[in-house]
Order: sequence, then C-alpha cells, then structure tokens
Amino acid sequence: MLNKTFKLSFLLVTVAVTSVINTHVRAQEAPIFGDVTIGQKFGPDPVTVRGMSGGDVAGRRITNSPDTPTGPCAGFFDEKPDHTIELKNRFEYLKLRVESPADTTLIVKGPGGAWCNDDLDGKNPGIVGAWLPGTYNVWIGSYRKNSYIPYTLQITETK
Ligand SMILES: [Ca+2]
Repeated sequence: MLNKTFKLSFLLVTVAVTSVINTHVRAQEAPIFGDVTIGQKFGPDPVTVRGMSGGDVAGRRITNSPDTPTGPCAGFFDEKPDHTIELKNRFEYLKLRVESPADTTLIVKGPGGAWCNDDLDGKNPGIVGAWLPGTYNVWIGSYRKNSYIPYTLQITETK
C-alpha cells in the first residue's frame, strides 16, 4: 500500500523537477499534510496547507455512504486523513476549497456527520457552510484510482 512517505517523496521529486524547469518558482511556505487549529476571525485568511491527493480506498468506504448533502463521495483516498482541522468555536460560514491541476475530490468527517464534494469549482472540490466546533478529519482524493495529484487546501471565512 502506498503511504504518506511515498506521496511526500513523490511530491518532493515533482517540486524538484518543476524547479529545474521553471527558475521563477516561488517559495512554497504552506506546510505539507499540515494540520490546522483556528477560531473565528483567524488571520491570515486564508489558511493554506498542501499535499498529494489520492489512494486506493473508495470514498464511500470512508463515509459508509455514496452521497452526502454536499455532494457525492467520489474518488479514491488514503485510508488515513490528510489533514485535521480543529475549530475552537462555531463558524456560521467557513469554506474549504481545494486547488489542483487535475480532478480531485474531498471528504470531511467531524462533529455532526460526513460531507463529500467532487466539483465545486471546475474539477476542484470544496465545502461551504456552518460548522460546529470540534476536530474534523479531511481527506483529499483523486477522481481516478491510484492517481496522485499535488494540491493546496485553503480555509477561508471570506465569502
Ligand atoms: Ca473533482
């Protein structure tokens, strides 16, 4: 089974190759597979973490459902979450959005249930709404099985 170490190595190789090709690569300061703890009116907004999507576990196996109110549990994931997000208080509005160069998917599990999304903005997934306080597990998947795609995950209170 592929694991985080493999994905991290793959990401670093990808970054290295990209750096050779493009001499104007900006410093990427967002932590890889980083965890986030935020309260209301956090700053700077957005908080950004990054990673590598994908795996061999179907989304419906993580959520025990093919569908949620925020979208279908499409795509393939690692068994373990890529990030945790701890919310210190309730958010009336919080948006998670993924940016990646290919078709990625998203699962969030935490207080109150599980939420999936596939294509909120083009092929990029996102989840928007009110959030209860607590700790959320976040998985970023690839629509295709065993496809590994670099991504950034942005968390914002900005509408
Ligand atoms: Ca997608």
